[in-house]
Amino acid sequence: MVKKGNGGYDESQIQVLEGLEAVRKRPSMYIGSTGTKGLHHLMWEIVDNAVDEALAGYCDRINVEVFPDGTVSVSDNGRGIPTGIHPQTGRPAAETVYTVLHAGGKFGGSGYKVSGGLHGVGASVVNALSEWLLLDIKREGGHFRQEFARGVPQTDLTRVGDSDENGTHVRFLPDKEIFEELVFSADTLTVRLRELAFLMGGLTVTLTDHRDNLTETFRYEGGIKSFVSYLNKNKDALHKEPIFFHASREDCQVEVAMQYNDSYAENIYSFANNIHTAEGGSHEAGFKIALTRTLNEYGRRVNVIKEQHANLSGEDIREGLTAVISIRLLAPQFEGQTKTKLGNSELRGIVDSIVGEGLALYLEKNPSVGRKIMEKAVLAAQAREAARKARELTRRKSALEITPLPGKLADCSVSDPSLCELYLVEGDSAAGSAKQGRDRRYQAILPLKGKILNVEKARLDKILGHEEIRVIITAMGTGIGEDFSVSKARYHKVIIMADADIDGSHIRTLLLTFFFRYMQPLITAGYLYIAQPPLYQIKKGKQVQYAYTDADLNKILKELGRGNTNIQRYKGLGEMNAEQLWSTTMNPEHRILLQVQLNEAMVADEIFTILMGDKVEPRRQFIERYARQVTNLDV
Ligand code: 28G
Repeated sequence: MVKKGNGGYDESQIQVLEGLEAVRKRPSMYIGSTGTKGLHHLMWEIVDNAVDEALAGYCDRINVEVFPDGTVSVSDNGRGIPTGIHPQTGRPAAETVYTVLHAGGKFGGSGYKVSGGLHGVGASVVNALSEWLLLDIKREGGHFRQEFARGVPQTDLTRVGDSDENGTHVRFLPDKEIFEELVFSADTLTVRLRELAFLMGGLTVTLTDHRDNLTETFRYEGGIKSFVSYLNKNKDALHKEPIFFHASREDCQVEVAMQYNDSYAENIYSFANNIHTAEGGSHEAGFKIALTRTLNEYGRRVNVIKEQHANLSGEDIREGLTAVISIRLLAPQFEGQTKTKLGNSELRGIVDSIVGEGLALYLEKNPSVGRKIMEKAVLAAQAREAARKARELTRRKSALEITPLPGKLADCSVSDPSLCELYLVEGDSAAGSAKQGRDRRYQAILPLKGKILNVEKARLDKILGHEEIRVIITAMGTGIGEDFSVSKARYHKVIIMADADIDGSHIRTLLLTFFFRYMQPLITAGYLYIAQPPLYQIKKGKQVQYAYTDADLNKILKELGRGNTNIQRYKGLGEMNAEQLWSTTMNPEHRILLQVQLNEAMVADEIFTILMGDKVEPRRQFIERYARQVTNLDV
């Protein structure tokens, strides 16, 4: 063991203070943002350390708690962070992990520690951004404690008692000087902790929310197999048990679980070292290649695909598929816009061969499942062929044979898509006002008549037989299905404008379902919006004001004080004349637009399945549960 003199000690302490200062000066560099996402990042940073201890095989329980005072805590029953003196810093190892930037990563636990992107910045960053942090360690018969304020130790790591347990416990208060948002979301925590419990089969994860006295326990012996069953719980599966493969090659562990259901949606979720790779990458590519090849070979062998017919496409084969791919590797490379695309190219071949071999074997042993999958894929292929023909009608062709824009579209005069807005307006009278009131240079109006088709219950060929949807696709210019391209969008703002009542809400949900299932990149690009018409008009003398929420209304009434005020409640857009609609809902200077965001495709899939699918009981439960929280069921 190397002992350092006092000089080394001082120097390392100065470095610690400089490091903490850097983090507090530019927190976004370390945790992405200081909004709600950054706040939750603190939690994930600490949870990741506990997960690492579980991956190393020393911990089978992680408890997360949220307290009414804004603090949170994480504990595990692992070995406890070592308390002995760390040779390089001359301070206890635990203090080092909580004060030295990247210390945790460097001395990593399992070898599969996450890295890249914003993950794995270390516990010291959480400490630096917390008003206070309390660290409790139980190990080697002792209970040790250390307190910090904004990353600076307030006490030494001290043995405060005996203990025959092992583990680490951390409680902290995110710093209000740093964060704009200080409230932890029970939903966000639930979704991610459940996901972790699925990915780490056998691990017990609990979430206790002391703000409303709720505890949830997540423990899934079946791992990602249970994950797939869970994702399909509101759908009708084609076969009883998810198909499961796992194998290890070259320092890399691969697990895949998959199950078909009778819907038309494809739901593939891939993970690398427990991080959701939303942009996919080599592991997902390998899975898809193997799936397409193996099922085509199988289909030929059992003569479901006839000799004279072409191969089934990947899309056809993935219709109704729910799958989870989870891999662990030593040096993951995360690429892409959001650093959620796995780059390691060797994974493509590894996953391909594991899935290819596993699936071929499974099909041999389970011919009845094989037949069901093939029959579904063949139907998908036939529908795709029919859709191709129907789609011709929505595509704007070359200059020689232009498919005209829909007659009922009142287009704008500017042609630069980044400046253009398309309003999808429910009802003829509202659309009439919108056409009169708009700024026709950059605002286009497309009236929609009645309900649009529920795309959750139909294949693309049938969807394209529906006039209202065809018109939307033609106006958008993006194409649909295989040749959808968000870069061809004629408008970078697509604004759904419907009444603030139950019918309007239903139309909004139908349109959202369509955009989610068939034009998802449009949502990811941030092009989709929901207009917010006012709920009330308040008149006092000549003064006219608008309220967009009940809270707005109360505020305005308070400001106006006593006297003769006239309150009109708007039930529909049609009750406003052109001038009113422009000034309240369409004029960029006054209007409120809600941008539709897709944080978790997994959660959105669940909500659309529940709301628009054909099972009644989950829908009843969902509405019962959320009816009090939301008046309109928007996603
Ligand atoms: C409760 C909140 C989050 C943790 C451990 C366990 C060890 C550890 C953590 O080591 C790196 C390695 C040795 C000094 C490792 C214990 C080896 C032996 C550990 C956590 C640096 C840190 N015994 N559990 N870190 N050491 N749980 N939960 O943070 O040389 S972090």
